[in-house]
Amino acid sequence: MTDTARFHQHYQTQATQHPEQMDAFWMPFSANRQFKQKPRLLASAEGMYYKTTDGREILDGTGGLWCCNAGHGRRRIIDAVQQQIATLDFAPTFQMGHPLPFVLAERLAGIAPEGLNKVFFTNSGSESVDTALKIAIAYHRARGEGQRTRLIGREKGYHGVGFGGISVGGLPNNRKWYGPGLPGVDHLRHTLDIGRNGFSRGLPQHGLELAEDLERLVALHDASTIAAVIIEPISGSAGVVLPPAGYLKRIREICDKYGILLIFDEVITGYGRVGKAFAAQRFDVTPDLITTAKGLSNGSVPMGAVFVHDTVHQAFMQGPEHMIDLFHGYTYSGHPLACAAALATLDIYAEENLFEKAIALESYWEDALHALKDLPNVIDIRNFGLIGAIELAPRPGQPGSRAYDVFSNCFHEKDALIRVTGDVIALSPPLILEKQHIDALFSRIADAIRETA
Ligand code: PXG
Repeated sequence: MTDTARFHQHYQTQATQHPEQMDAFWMPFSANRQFKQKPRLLASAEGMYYKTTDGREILDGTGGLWCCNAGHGRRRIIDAVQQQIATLDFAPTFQMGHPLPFVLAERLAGIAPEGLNKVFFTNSGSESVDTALKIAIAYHRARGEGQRTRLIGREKGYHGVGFGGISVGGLPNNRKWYGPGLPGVDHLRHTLDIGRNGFSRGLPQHGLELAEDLERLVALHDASTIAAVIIEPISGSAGVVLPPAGYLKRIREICDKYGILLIFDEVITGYGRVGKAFAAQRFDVTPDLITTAKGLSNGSVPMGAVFVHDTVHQAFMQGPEHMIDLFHGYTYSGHPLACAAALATLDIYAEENLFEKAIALESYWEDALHALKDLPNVIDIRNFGLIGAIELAPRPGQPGSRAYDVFSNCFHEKDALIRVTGDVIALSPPLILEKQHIDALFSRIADAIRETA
C-alpha cells in the first residue's frame, strides 16, 4: 500500500467509526452527559441523507443545522475545495489578498438586494452579527453622530453567541449566565401570538401593530442615541417565529424616519430558504446590512458574510486613503477554502434553480405540514418558504422534554433528523428535496409524535 492510500484509510476509519473515547469533546449547545450515554453519530452524507456510524440512512429534515441548502456531498464543492487546498491553503487578507474573495464578493453582490454591494467576510453567523453591529455603530461615528450607540434587538431573537449577539438576542438561557452584556441595548417585543395566529398558513395576519413597539423605544431613548435595529426576518432558534404581514415594512419605515440602520440577520433565511436569495427580497424590504453564514458555503467550510449598503460603506471612505478604513477583521476573513466552497455552492444554486425550486414546493410543504394538526399535543403549526415548525404542548413542569423525545424517537427509530428547540420541532430541509421526501419526513414525524404522546 502506498503512503497516500494508507493515510486515506487511516483518516477514513477515524472519521466513520465510533470513537473509543468521548470524554474530551465538550459539545456545543448539548446535554453532554445524556448524549454520551446514547450518542447520535453521523459518519457520511449524500443528497438528502446522512449515514450513521452504525450504517443507518437518516433522512435530513434540517439541512444539517439550516446549512446544507444544496444537499450533501455535492461533487462541485468537493472538487473546488480539494483543488483549492492543493493550490493555495491559506493567504492573509490584511493588507494582502488573493483572487477568490474578490470574485466571490462580486458574485454575492449580484444576488443581493439593490444597493447592498459591499461584502465583509467572517467565519460564522456569530461573527457576522458582531461585525454588523460594529459597522453600524462605527458608521454613525464616522458621520459625526458618535452618540448613536444604542442597539435594539428583539425578544426571542437569536443572533449567535458573541457578546454583541447575546446582548441584542432575546433568548434568556443564552443571556442569563453571562453577566450584563453590552450596555445600551433594548428589545422590541416578539411577534409570536398563538392565541390569535395559531395554525396560520404562511404569514400570520395579526400583529402588525407590534412594529409600533419601535416607536415606543424611540420615544424612551430618543432616536439620537440609537444606532441600529437588528432582527431576523423569520426567527429560527426561538422556534420559527414569523413576521405578521406588513410588519417588516413598517419597521423599515420607522427606521427611515429616525435615521436608524436596519440589520436583517439572515443566517438561516439566506440563500434560498424562503424562495429568493434573501428574505429581504421575498418580503420586499431592503435593510442597510444583512448578516449571513450557513448556506453561503452549504455548510461545507465555515464562512459568513455581511452585506453592507453602499451608503453605509461610503461613510468609511472619507478619510485619507492610506488609513485603514475599518479596524475590524478575522485572520480567516475570505479564507481560500471557504471562498472556493462558496463559489461552487453559488454555482449549484444557480444551475439547479434551487431558490425557485423552494418556492415551487412551498404549497406542497405547507399542506403536508398542516396535515399534522390533529395529532396529539400539537398546539401550533407555522410555515414559510421551506421552513416548518410544529409546536407541542409542554409536559407540565418539564418544558422541552416532549419535543426532545420526538427528536430522539425520530433519530433512533424512524431514521429522520429533525431539530427541536424548547417544545418546537423546527424543519429546514435541503432545497433539493422532492415530494417523496416531504411525504416520508412527515409520516415519520407523525408516527414519532403519536408514539411520544
Ligand atoms: N444568527 C442567526 C439568525 C442564527 O440562526 C447565528 C446568528 C449564529 O451563527 P453561528 O454560525 O455562529 O452558529 C444563527 C445560528 C437552531 C439553530 O436550531 C440555529 C442556529 C445555530 C444552531 C441551531 O435553530 N443559528
